[in-house]
Amino acid sequence: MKRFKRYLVTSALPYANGPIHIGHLAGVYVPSDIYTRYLRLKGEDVISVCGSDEHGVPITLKARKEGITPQQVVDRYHAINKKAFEDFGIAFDIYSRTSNKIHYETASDFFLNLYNKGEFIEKTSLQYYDNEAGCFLADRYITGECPHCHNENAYGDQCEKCGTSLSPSDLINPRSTISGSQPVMKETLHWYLPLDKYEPWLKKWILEEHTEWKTNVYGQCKSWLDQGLQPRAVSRDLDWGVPVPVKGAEGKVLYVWFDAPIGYISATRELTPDWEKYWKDPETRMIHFIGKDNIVFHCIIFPSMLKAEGSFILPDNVPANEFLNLENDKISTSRNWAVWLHEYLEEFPGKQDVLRYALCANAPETKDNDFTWKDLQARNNNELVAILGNFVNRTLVLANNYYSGKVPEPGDLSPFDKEVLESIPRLAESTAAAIENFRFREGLKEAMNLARLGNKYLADTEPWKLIKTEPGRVKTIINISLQITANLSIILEPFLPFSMKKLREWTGLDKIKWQDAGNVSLLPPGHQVNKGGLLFEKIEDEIINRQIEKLMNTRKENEGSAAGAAAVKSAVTYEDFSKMDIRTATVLEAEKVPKTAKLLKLKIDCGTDIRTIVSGIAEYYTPESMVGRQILIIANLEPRTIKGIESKGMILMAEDPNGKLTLVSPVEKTGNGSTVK
Ligand code: B3M
Ligand code: ZN
Repeated sequence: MKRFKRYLVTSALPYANGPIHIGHLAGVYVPSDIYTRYLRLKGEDVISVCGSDEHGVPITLKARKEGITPQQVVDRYHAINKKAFEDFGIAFDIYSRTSNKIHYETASDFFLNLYNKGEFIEKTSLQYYDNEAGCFLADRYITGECPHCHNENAYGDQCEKCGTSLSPSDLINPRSTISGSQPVMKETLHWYLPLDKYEPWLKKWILEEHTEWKTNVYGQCKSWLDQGLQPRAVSRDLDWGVPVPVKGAEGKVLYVWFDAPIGYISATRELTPDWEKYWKDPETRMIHFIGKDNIVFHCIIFPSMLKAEGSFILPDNVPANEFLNLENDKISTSRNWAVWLHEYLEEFPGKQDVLRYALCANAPETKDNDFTWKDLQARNNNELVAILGNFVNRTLVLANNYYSGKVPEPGDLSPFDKEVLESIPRLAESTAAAIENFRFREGLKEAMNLARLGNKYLADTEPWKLIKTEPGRVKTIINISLQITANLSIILEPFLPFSMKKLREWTGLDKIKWQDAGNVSLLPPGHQVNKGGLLFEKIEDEIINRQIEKLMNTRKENEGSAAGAAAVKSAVTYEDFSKMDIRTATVLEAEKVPKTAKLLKLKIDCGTDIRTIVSGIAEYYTPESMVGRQILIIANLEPRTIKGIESKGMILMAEDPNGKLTLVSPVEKTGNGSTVK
């Protein structure tokens, strides 16, 4: 294998429009962190860069929905995600963001460079335009009827009901989500990267020269390349992003997938003035850690951009992972089907390594995998506690009880001792080999095998039974167990950094190098170790059941809303709507209608008059709880006589799929008789 002088590790820049969940951690950040920590331990020159991806249409949509600016959206999630990574010990050298000035400069210059070299094709195309709002519409800003399943609320890029990918022109009756008006087709100019031009080169570079890439990555690349590549637009009509830096491109920005990977370069520039050696020297090994949905961008499009530019190196490997499911179901932000990192830490304080361990041991390296709370519990109780924690604890306690924590001098070695000692360098090597080949599950397993071996060694040799009769033998056993412990604190460091730091404090091993792993006299005789404490603690069923219950509640809520939400009624005109006098009113008095279960008689101030309304809400609201509330009524509904009482109008309610009624009120108090439109 080629020797590299230095390493540049990149991890996919998470979109700053939501928090990070376990799927992100398992797929990208735990692997990149293990790899980086391993290289650092080896003393390699390595930098690990990441940051927030702060552009793209979903961020603008979220901002619009919340009535805030896109910058406010990304400021919020950048802070949350940066902290989540820090909390989990994901040790980036920099966590930057693509709304930084340095990124605007870098991305802009990159585009301009390619533009000046004539690397782009300019093309006009027809695109939907909103005349009322005065702007072009991104696919997500157009809704209409799906031509396949006739869902009336399909998006311009996809129907979420039947899952079909669409283009905006497929929609029946398209509407702009900005103004509600019907958009029109209009010509617009964009810049395209001619990927077809790079196809022969990509085929050679990937299919012939990178046969070592993971099969899922190689396979996806091959299928893209076999289908043939088309020019790809690198600009968009949008007002959020890096402006296209050429004349006549007002109102256009770089496509988010053009600027985001350049974010790796900007982050490196922000980190060090020496950035060019990481990006331009062929003796740098660049590795992109990503999830499988990002493969084409990192293996085909970004390399083509780098190739077109000409002075940058290319990734040497792109170890993309598959997806992690949660309790047998796809992780989904909109369905709240996820374990969010900040929530995990609230409920499992100090247990970062437990999650890191469970996610790595079960990482979706070759196929989609499932995270379950039971698996986390089992891995914690049966592996971290029963094997690793137990071995380390017994070793340190025995060393302290027998020798006041001073490492004893070993004596003659039995065949078993020799076998155990020989396993230490062998397991350190196999752990390293697995990490270098991006097989982190296997690496973790190999490293844990050393703890397994240690546990078995103590159980089989039973030094506590020999301490009186064979004290010399016990010295050897404890010495060997301590050497195993010290080795564990090195080879498990990339996987379990919090716990191994503790363990090194207990063993007094402060400066470590990966190269020390395999050394069977790391702790010299006489070296002081202390008793330590418990490295891991058992997680009880109760705690795990609570987490499962929480998810089951989420599932119930989702099923309720998915199955029960009433279908949208057929269209009415605004004129129809405006015939209704919906207005605010305050309840002055309320009483039960005798001999009925559901009815309340209410005296209402509706601005123009005081009137009586009979309403069927007694099952949900007591008379007392109604008095003083501001509500909405239809004031011009024809009067009806109910149980002998004349009811003038109707109170508005929201009814959920189970028939439960909830009052509808203005969000803030307003005058009675304010009309709703
Ligand atoms: N923001 C990650 C995603 O698909 C995307 C990665 C950009 S990496 C340059 O969630
Ligand atoms: Zn559909």
